[in-house]
Amino acid sequence: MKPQRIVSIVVLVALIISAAVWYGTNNHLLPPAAGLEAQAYDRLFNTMVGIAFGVFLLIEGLLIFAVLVFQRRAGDEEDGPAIAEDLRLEVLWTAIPIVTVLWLAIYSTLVYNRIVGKESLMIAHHHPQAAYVSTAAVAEPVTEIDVTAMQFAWIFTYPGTEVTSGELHVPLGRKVRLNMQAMDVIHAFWVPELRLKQDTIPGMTTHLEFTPTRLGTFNIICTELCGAYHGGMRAEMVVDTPEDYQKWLAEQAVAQSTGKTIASKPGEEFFALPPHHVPDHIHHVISEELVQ
Ligand SMILES: [Cu+2]
Repeated sequence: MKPQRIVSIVVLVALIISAAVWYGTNNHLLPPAAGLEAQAYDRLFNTMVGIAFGVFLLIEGLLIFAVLVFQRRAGDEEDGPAIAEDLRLEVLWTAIPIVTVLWLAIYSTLVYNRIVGKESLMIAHHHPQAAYVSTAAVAEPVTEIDVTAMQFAWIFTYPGTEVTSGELHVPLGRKVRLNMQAMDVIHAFWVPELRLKQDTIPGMTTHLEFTPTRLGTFNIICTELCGAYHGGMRAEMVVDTPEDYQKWLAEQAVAQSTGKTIASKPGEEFFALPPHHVPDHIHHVISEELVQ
């Protein structure tokens, strides 16, 4: 190969790698992250987007290059050269994808383990006790919130407070553990800004842990087709400062003990449900409301 050609290949590869790195770090394809766990996830996502962008540039670039340079000239009626194989090229274009994909598989597994591995569904299912102990051993204080999913609403109860709400409030910078149950069919809890998703399954408790890092209101979306109004099964997650969170809890406790409000938003759905569909603590609140 002529030295000139080697230089141009090196320059082109360097350009493609720079473009891939640039797009990997500047794509803004994800909404702003609101959880600690999102950082590791976003690094993985951006790495994959960067690699995909580099491969796209390489393949499309080669395609356009081939179309322009190797097209048939006017009056050329000859067959093209008979090229049988190029072992070096074949080894190269087999080895690079294998190494890349294996590395991504290992990297994704590490990220997954870091975010939800300890609480993975499998462990919780087969060894409920073990899963519980492993997280209880963590010294960090954890805000536990019970989540009940039903067609077609999310209900949040705050253990030790009697507070039940259709809105999820969580304290900024504190570790939150959701203990999730489903009343009827499988639902799935998803907050895009947390980059986390967990199924809720009738007959078992699933968990999700995260640490909110951004104040604000975020959408909770059901991502398991759960019936006719699945698309409307949304709620909001409000990240408060720890002080505001305590204030909100206190306000809710007062309001609910005087029976003035019930789990605010999804109230209408409650009344449409037969009583046996409604968990005890929620039923209690609803009957109070009906008495008013
Ligand atoms: Cu649902």
